[in-house]
Amino acid sequence: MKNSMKSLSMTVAVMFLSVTLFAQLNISSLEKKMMKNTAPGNGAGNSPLNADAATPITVFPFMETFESGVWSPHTEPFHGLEANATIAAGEGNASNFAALLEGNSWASFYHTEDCEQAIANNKPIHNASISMTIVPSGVTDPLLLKFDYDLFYSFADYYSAFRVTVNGNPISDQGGTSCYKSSLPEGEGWKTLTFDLSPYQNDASFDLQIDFIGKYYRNYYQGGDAMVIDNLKVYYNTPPTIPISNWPIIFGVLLIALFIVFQYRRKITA
Ligand SMILES: [Ca+2]
Repeated sequence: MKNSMKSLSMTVAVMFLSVTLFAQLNISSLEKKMMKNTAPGNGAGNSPLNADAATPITVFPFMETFESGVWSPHTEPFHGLEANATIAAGEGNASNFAALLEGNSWASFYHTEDCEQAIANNKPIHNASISMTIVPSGVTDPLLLKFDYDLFYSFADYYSAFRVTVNGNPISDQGGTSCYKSSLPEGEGWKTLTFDLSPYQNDASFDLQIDFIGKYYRNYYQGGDAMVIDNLKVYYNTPPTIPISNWPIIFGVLLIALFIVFQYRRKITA
């Protein structure tokens, strides 16, 4: 009995050690040096698990510029123990505030190069996200999600990744991409993504999430493992209507065009 307990605890110890070693693979000497100066667990606060507790979005277009400097009840932040989700000053797109999703320290981070796997392997500890609950209003024009973002990384591009999910399932943007990494540590500059939500607009309600994982916090090294989000919009893509006041002008132009055609035809037949 004593022996079996001993071998069990030995196995557990070996497993723990290999998991820790596995998590620290591919680390550069610079990162190792910097890790010594970062105590694991600093920076992160509590970890709310009610990721779906956002007040439903029922009025469209819904627009969030984050300029109030605090979370609206419609955008519910979540962060694991080694991640943060905040509204940050000085990070906005041609404005002051943006939502900032970032990692924290090296603790419990699993290195996985594949974008989807990097997210799956590091949830929930290194996960920071924004959750929204959408209650479609019944308009038949396609419902869309649009937001601006910039994405950064510290030592390797797979330390920082994100995706958009509906009811927990990843969806693709209008260009066909469903998982994002940055090609540059300091970010590629602001970009805009648009997602078609029309497959869900006949549902009574659905959960929409921007789902990020990051190893270190913003600017820990280079850009840090973080993303910034601004000008988030959920809206029906209604084609623009021509204001009634413009119709006399359009009618006048049409009359002139008709007159020219008429004159031209008369010239030909003459
Ligand atoms: Ca802003």
